[in-house]
Amino acid sequence: MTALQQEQSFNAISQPGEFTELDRFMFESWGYLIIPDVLTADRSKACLDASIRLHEKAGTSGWAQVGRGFESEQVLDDLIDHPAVLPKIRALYGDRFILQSAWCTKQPAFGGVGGWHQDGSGAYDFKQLGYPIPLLQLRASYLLTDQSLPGMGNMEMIPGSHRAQAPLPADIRRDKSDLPIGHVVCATAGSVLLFHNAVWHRTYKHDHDYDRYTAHYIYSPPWVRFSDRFANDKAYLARTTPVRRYLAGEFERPDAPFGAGYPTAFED
Ligand SMILES: O=C(O)CCC(=O)C(=O)O
Repeated sequence: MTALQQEQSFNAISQPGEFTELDRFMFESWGYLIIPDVLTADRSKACLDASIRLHEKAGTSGWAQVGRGFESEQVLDDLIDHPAVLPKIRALYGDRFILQSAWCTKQPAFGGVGGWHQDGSGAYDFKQLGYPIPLLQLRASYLLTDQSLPGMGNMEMIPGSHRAQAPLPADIRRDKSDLPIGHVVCATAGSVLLFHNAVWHRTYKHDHDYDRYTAHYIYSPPWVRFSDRFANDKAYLARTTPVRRYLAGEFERPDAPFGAGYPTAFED
């Protein structure tokens, strides 16, 4: 057994495409799935090159994220409705949802661990909505550099923590400490991690001499506000596909109360 197979033998491993009953059970139990081999090596490299261009253009340094890369980079636009991932998003949300944000994240060479957190809004803590914290930001993270062993800027997750009613201890958060149930996700470039906003997670350490890139796509119910943009770029809307325009939140809405009286963009 290779080291990667060993790492993956205890993992919520899914397959590209259909959201199976086992996917649902694993997602409910752990709060995330790992989908290996979503992108070919060539496609993954093209997305990595696009992410590097975005960061160079934005002049970032250190740990940084650049939003709305899909507007200027075709290969990143193509990930918005990728057929390996979209059926799973639709199975979890139904057909009315939007791309709330898309971030290309860079962890610099030899970067340390990040802070433990749950995703959500600083303006209104999702915990205030009730228990369990609802699914409001479903994140598909495309790994663009190899993360097949620990120490490669992996994502570290706490399985099942989206259902934890107890807070993560303040000292662990303050000191960015390890804890015995942290699961360092190991997967190759081109794999996708799909996870619930309420799962506690962090960026794991990166022991290598190159920058690590991951492209995150966050899907939300249609009434959630964007967080990577105030409004969609008109030139992008004119050029992209009907499904992506719809996912950008640009659809006719006949009734002011947010009813389901508007058509979806999906044909099947
Ligand atoms: O890309 C990463 O390392 C982590 C990003 C993350 O956890 C976040 O944006 O919430």
